[in-house]
Amino acid sequence: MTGKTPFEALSVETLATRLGTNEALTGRIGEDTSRWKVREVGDGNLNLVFIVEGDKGAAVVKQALPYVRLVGDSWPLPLKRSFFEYHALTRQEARAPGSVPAIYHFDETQALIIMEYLSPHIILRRALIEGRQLPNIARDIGLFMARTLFRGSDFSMVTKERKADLALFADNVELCDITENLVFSDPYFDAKMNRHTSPQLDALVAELRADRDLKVEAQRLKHLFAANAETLLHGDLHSGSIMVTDTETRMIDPEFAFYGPMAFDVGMLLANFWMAFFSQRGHEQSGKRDAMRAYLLDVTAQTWSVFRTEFSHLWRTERNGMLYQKSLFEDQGDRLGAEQALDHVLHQIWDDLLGFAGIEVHRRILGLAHNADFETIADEDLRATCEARALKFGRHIAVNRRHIHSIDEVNNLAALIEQENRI
Ligand code: SR1
Ligand code: MG
Repeated sequence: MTGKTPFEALSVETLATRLGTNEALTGRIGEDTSRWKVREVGDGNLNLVFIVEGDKGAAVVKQALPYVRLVGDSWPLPLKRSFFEYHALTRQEARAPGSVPAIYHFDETQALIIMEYLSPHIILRRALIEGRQLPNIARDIGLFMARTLFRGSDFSMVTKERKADLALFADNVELCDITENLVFSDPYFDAKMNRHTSPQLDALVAELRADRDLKVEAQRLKHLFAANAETLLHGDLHSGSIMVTDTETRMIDPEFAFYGPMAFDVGMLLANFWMAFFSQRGHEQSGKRDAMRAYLLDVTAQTWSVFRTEFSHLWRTERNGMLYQKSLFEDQGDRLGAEQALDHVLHQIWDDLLGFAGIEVHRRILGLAHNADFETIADEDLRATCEARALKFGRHIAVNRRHIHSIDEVNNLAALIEQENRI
């Protein structure tokens, strides 16, 4: 199959015939296609994902479809998202080596990426639902975010190159449009594709949708998301976009990549840890999850701490871009000025990440794309209890973000809501 063949979706039946002469693939897994085993394992909302095993090894073949898989062909979606995913992965590998799967081949016309098969990795969300405590995720994800967000910005890049890259990713319009609607607007009115646990949450949902402060805050955050092209974001950094073992962590699926505010990736990621925290109550059939809850709050604190430490280190050692130039500060003996500026930047990220986290929680409970953390709680009353706590938490941190000064404060609030259902 070459880049000139018109797009055609792969299937388990056709993959070996169509990719049997692709040297990037045969070189990895073996040439004897009669021995290939092909499985389709995509459980995301958008794409096909195949695991192909041959005599020599295995690889993943990911292919975009011309529509949203979750909804069907009534919602067309351009294949070019695969192009953005490929280019985001190459930049993430350069900026945070070893943090993403290795790429073996990209075919733009077929919208497919052949990449490393991560094994025995599993999706982080699944591990957290099972109650597994991964020892390295805070360190690995904190480093990934600091390195990719700092090194993709005008703190670090040659501005001509950054502007060219900004122009390249500006065309990822349709995936930004998904986020702009699904995350920032749909949860706050009765949009067509919304759903929530009903009737249990009906009253709370009505209350949130009537909450003027919350709606204004969500729109301020949408404004920030759309207008602040600060760095190359992953764009969809939740616990379903991370694969783990006890010792390894890899970020996957950056097809939503575009230039936006640093705090978006950090806020979305932490929101998913807080949702995992509030969902634990629903997964206690085979034992209490107190230790898991404590672990999850510790992970949020450690992730933020690692992020800040690494970001500060990069600020002091790699700040070679056009913003806050060393010529204005260190080169004039004013190291304190550079530290003061760093403090402002980190404060801004903190304020904004709490807002993004709050609304990410809301959209996963009120919008179209829900999280397995809650969805796998079969008892609907119990699920609604968990979701209601998360919704109240999300509202509080989004609306009061400028008055919350530390991650411990946020985690204390989460623990209080979980124990006493206050607010
Ligand atoms: C229609 S796509 C819904 C969601 O799935 C993706 O993973 C993104 O999170 C998106 O918002
Ligand atoms: Mg995805």
